[in-house]
Amino acid sequence: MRRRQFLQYGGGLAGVAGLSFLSGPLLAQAAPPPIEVSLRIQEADVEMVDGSAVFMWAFSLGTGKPSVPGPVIRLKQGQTVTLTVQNLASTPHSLQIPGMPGVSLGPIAPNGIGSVTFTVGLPGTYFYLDPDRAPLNRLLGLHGAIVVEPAAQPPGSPATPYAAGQATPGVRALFSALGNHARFPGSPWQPGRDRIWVFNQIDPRINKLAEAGDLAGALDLTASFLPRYFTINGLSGVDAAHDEATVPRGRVGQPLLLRALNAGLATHSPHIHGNHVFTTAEIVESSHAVRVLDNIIEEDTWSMPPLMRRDLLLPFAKPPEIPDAAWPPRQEKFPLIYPMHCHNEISQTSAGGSYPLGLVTDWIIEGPL
Ligand SMILES: [Cu+2]
Repeated sequence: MRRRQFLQYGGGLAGVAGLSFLSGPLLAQAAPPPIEVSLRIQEADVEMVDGSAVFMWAFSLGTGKPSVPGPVIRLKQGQTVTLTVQNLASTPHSLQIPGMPGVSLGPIAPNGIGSVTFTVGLPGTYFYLDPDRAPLNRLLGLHGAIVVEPAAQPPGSPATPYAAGQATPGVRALFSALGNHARFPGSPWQPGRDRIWVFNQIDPRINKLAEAGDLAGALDLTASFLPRYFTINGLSGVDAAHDEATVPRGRVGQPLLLRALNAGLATHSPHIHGNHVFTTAEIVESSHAVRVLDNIIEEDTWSMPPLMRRDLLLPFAKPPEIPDAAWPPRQEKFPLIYPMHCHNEISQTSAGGSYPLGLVTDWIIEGPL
């Protein structure tokens, strides 16, 4: 029996706090200094919402607590990053950042270390993941989110999540309207005001085969994938709805950027209640590069096929279905709590399980403008 860490349920984005030194003091600087990021890969027994444990591989930042998904890494465009990956698992592993050229590590042998130095590319939302035995290694835990922020915001124009030459007229128009148009009273978007939603799905039969060392069998079984657990940032159902790092929260007029990533094999159709969202970026299917959209439309439900990454602006406007005469609300009082849930059958039926194990969380309007 191998010794491995037991990851108690609820550790989803535990690594975020540990990374605050990367984003905090650097925000004000135009030329971001080079940084080193050290990741470790190890085996773990990860607790699910019903108390059962499944075998997974997990990333940690340095000697920090391993988590699935791995810790969120925040970088600046143009920054020089030395990324080191130490493999403490008993199988070889690799690392890639799809859509970010020049970042490819591995395979790294058990107890081996790999390292790569690269210049951070265009702003947007990225995955770091193990591309080996695709999709097995990423499905069994080896994935996390990277947020790339612009090195600087253009002076005199509203901040966007993208570089000056990357933002389209449509995106610039949307971000200019925030706090500046009757449709979006309040404030402009503040850089860093975002939430990361990493989706994954777990079919414990696959984890069991991998735990027994039958990686070929585990990979074969992904062809008949029947997930039992659906997670956002490692959490399911009511637990995701009570996780501060997951739940968007703010007052009317405080727009927030959702960064949605699907590491799993099931296509999700997240549906948000209470506001409409605006997709500002998605990926180019062939290269997985960030594609900033120009024709920005309002939608309630968006598609998240495997490996999709999408940025969506959640405007935190007065819910459009509430008439002006009924605002501010008197019957339903603040905070107004709305759900986001997946509309696809696969997550509603949960392999014959219960719907709360499907993809669902909340978002909260705490008060008026
Ligand atoms: Cu719905």
